[in-house]
Amino acid sequence: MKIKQLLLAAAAVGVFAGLAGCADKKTGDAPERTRIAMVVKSLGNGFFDAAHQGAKDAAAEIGGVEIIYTGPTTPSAEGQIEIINSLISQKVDAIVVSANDPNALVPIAKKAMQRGIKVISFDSALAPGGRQMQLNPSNAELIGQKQIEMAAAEMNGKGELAILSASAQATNQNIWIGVMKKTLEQPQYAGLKLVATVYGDDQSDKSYREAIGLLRSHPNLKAIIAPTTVGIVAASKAVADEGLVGKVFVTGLGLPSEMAGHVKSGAVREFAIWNPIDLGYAATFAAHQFVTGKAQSGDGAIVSVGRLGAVTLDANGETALGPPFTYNAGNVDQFAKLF
Ligand code: RAM
Repeated sequence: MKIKQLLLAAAAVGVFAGLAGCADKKTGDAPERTRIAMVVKSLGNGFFDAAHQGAKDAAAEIGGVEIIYTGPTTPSAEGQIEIINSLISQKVDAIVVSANDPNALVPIAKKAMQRGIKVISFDSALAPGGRQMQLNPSNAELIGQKQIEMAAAEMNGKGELAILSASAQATNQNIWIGVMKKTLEQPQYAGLKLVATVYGDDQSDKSYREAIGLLRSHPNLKAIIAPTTVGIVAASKAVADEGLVGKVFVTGLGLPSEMAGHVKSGAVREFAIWNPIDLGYAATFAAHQFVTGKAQSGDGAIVSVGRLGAVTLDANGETALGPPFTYNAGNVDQFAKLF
């Protein structure tokens, strides 16, 4: 009896020991998943869908990374604040955000960083106090100047132009518009007159209505610059619907996949963009570098962006990928297959 009890006890200990061993093994051996949330300006925007693709590519390459892709339905700072609050409760490891406002998100982003969450802004920047780094797609001067150059070429250097932007607080569009206005002060652009700047909030219907408004209230308009992939599609459609192809030219920043038809209709001759897949990939890769302690913030800090190489942060914690590329009837179909 005694022996049997002992054996049973030993078996029980063995079983428990085995179970405990299993449990240890589970937590010890199973690789912990890193959760990186990509918070975009708004959902339903093809540009951010492409950035999401890049984020997934980075996650697959790194391994053990889960991407949470999220954003408000319309591009508002309030919507992003709510989302970041919930990501803080979910204890994600990093937040990669394209901000709808440079300052409004800073307090919630600071809260996230205080809880150990790494915050990277990409595309549309957060003010320096709210993030570990900002990844710009390209140099802002280049992006702004390029758009004036394209418009000036289509207008033969003379006439009225207007800007159809995204939301009024968007960091990236506002910086580019600032550069465009400065560029227009140069003597070679003295013949160009900026008559209006309107905001379509990166919503197709509002952007379309704003474009129609521009065309009707400025009958001498020769070009619309839309520094937003949503706005440029809407403006192209408005020009076609109003029967103004050949009279009013649309240019700006667009996705080849969304613009090919408008280049063929003649509403657009040339537009620019960088690779949004690479942008999402690089931002996600950089976020992972911060999570694993391989990257630090600071002037001159070098951050690996995987297959794209490495970037160096400036005194504002900002950095940029390559120059924008231009598209026209000669190459738009080829790139339309990619993004
Ligand atoms: C829209 C968004 C995005 C911008 C592109 C060019 O998709 O506003 O932030 O970078 O356009």
